[in-house]
Amino acid sequence: TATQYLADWRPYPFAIAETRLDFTLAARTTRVRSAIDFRRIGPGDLVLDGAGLKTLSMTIDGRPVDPTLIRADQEKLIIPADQLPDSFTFEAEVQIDPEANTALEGLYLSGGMFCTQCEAEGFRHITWYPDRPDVMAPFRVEIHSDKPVLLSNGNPVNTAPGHASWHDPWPKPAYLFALVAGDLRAIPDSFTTASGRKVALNVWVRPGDEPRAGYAMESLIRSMKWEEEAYGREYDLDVFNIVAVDDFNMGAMENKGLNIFNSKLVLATAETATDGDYERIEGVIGHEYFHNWTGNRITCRDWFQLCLKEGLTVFRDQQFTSDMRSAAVKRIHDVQTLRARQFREDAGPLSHPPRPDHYQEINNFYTATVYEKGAEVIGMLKRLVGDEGYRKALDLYFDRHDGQACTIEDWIAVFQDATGRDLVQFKRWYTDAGTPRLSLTEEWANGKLVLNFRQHTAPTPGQAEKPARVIPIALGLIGPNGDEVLPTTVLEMTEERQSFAFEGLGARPVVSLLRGFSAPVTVAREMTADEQALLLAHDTDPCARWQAGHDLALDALIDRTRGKAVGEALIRALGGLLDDAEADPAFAALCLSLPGEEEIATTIAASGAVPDPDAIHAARRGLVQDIAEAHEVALTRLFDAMAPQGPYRPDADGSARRSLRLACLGYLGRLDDGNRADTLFADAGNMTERQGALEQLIALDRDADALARFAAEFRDNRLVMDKWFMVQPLRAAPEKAVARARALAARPDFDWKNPNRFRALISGLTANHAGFHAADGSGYDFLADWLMKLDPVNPQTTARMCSAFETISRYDTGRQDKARAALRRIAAMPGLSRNTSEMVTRILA
Ligand code: B3K
Ligand code: ZN
Repeated sequence: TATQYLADWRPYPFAIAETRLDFTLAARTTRVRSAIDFRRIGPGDLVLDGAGLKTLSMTIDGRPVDPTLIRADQEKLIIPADQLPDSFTFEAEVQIDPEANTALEGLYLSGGMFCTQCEAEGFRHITWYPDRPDVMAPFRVEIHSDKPVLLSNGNPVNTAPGHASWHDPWPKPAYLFALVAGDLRAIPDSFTTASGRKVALNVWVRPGDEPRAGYAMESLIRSMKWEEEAYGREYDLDVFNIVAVDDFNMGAMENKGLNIFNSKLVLATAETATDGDYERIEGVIGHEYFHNWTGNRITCRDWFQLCLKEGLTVFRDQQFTSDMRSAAVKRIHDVQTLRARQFREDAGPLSHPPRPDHYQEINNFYTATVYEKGAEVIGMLKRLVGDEGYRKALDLYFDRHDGQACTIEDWIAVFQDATGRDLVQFKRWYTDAGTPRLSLTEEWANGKLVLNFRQHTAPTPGQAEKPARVIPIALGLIGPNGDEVLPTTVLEMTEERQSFAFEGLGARPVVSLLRGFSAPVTVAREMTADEQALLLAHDTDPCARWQAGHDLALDALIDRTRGKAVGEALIRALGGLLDDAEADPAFAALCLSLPGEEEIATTIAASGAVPDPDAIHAARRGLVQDIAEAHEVALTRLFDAMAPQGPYRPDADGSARRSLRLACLGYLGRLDDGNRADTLFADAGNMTERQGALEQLIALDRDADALARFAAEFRDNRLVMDKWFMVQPLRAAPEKAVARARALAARPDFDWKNPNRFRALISGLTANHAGFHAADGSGYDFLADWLMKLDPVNPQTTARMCSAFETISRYDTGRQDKARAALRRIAAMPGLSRNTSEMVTRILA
């Protein structure tokens, strides 16, 4: 398969004045007529992309195009430059088959509704077009169909039964095209922008789902208002539509004026959605809306620049969520996600920079590195140039690049020009892969503390040399009595080794390091349990404070896997925390949730040892038991104190109380044999507590009644049944997890072609660390079997799930051999997709 290289990018030799599309929809035989007005702006042939199209006719200014110019093997039509006038209209008529489109790229059917997904390269499945993000055009779209609701991008021009036409005046690349046709109902509302433009808003759902779409609409309105306040950006069309679909490869898509969402990120009621679901809905509605400026008005020149729009838009949605909820909790959650997904990716065979310079299949690069690390890099930039510098740079970005397709170089230039800061070294964060390891040693004498830092980044695939990066290190100092003796100070590390001194200190303080998680690095430093406990009790920075408790727990857990100690310091520290947990329930809940098994394994592997999944599972269980026994009284008191007060509200305060309640339940279940969980499952009026209780019952192996009840109650709700499929393999005892997953997969309602259902079951298992990594290799084989089954149907979803194998080289040779054998089986499958083939090859390399 051909590898694409950033270095090979060349400008497209034509500009498009307008693109006109005319759809006559039919499940098996949709006709697409197109007319594209091209104008030459540079030398070269006319290259159009097209895949799986039945081409009925093609003309240039009315004269037929020779069909033998189609290179089907390359999915291209190449018309030589000498056959082209300087300005011309290319017209085509093609036929496509939405019903056969199980890959869910291009135009497809979901539950009888026509819908599209074009990013990254789906538009070529719809018609011949320059399917690259730097070719932008205004679109006119006609839709003929007997479906009652017919939508596309931009503003409606006219609608009559059986027909609709839309005009999108803002030039856009083809990946932002969208079309929806179906029997849909709207939740209507409106928003008046700061400059007085009235925008009609709709969230479109299937008939009957209207009562579940209100939160999505509220989130949209909050997003629109927030972006005006925080970034001074307004919406730019007369209408904004959101459509929920059941079959979708990812979360949602920012098509201009017509966002298409996975229904799980739209539909929510207290009875069917958890606090986590609500928070994600708000965050993703915001994310897609914010793309209107960072992605749509200013887009990417090529797909290597993906983090230009994704990193920035994630950063903005994180800011939005921290403003809507609790900034401290949001930051800690983001740090947890970054570590669990991005650090893991960066430490293995799939490691790549936020801006990669080559790929085979771009859909494999919608990763934690491009998204989450891309956002962290912007957070560092903001810290280095300050809030005012950031605002100036963003204003300049919108001003200078509106309507353009840009690069990371453009982005960095804007910061340099707006703030005068040299960012040559900083750019390495975009081009170099790998997580730097920051080590700290201290020297203390005569009131002077010297901090000696060293940064080191291990080689990653294709990048052996890792020059030093700019690392903003935010720190404070906490005196032995708990007082802060130095407030947050940002050190800028630019060398491989660098020392910083603090003088005139009375007693030796403890360093509160990497406050606010100021850089995406791992930290290596010696700390005693007492020092960690001091920070957990007194640090003024919530992130560093949480980190101290987390490290204390991690050390205790790792000691236990080695048969050592019992974690007395941790148990004592948690006692202090529980005493005033009511003052900050969210923080207490975060501290009570011990590091997960995957993270313990990662930490053991990073120290050069081989993690044993079964020992890790046992160690964690043992520590939970000891904490439960030591703090039964306090945990019981808090569990009761956090009972609901009044009706369910999906806000920060309510979810903080529920998270603390469930964290306590996780311990108490080890003492009461699950009786509280049983009662809570039966009585709770909201899905957060019900699902929490159910998970606990599964972990305690007394789930039969609850599962049956749950299934009977929610049989007809696909999204809730996805939870049912997910929690069983996830929470089952490791030795039962694979068997359970197998039994679930054999059920008739395991509708595996639906990406949500497939992911629920399969990733439920792969997230059960000791279950998936069963020593007999049964977890690996189960995953491989299902990936091989799904690949011919839906390569994109298959390829994404291959990353469950990305950590195999850290385990013992027995497990490694079994995992590699499973991967080789996938690699050898005839007709394997480019998506999955690239993933498996990289992991096996
Ligand atoms: N831009 C889309 C993701 C498209 C993924 C294509 N495989 C959603 C988002 O990031 O907002
Ligand atoms: Zn995005």
